[in-house]
Amino acid sequence: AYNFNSEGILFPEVGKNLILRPLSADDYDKGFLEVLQELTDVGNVTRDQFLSRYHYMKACDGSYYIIVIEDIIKNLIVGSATLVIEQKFIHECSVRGRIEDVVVSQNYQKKNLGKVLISTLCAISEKLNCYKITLECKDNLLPFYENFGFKKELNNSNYLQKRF
Ligand code: 16G
Repeated sequence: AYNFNSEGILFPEVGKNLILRPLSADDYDKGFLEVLQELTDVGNVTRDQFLSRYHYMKACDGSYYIIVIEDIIKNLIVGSATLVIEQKFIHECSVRGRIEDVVVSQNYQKKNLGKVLISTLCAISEKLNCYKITLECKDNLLPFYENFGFKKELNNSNYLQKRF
């Protein structure tokens, strides 16, 4: 569902009237935040707040890869996923990828769009030479992610969080 060229990754059509592409500044008006709201609480985010966060992320060259799927007939974002690249000293100054905020809108499920999003981010991670990529998910999504080779780490490894 994706190709590489010397300039990076091409985002061809991934389904009828659907395209895969990087997040753009216009996506505030195409329902990007409404799609994220299907994943968790987004709250009130003004256009200015969205744009300032978007431009901040864009300026962190090579750190945020946010991809979206757009229904080009409806001008609507129907899915999104983010790859965050973390710079390391370990593993010979390697990089680690985190897959975050993966969501496909309810009406567009069962079309393999999740697969397109995750396989694209996995391909980008590999191209960027990540030594590992990680994600957190609910129990019901474990089989989905296991299809891409993600595994629960069993040896003395715990996922901890502290919320504010
Ligand atoms: C899920 C997401 C995570 C997101 C979190 C939001 C994936 C693979 N995982 O764990 O990226 O940030 O939900 O939930 O998409 P929260 O609002 O409870 O932190």
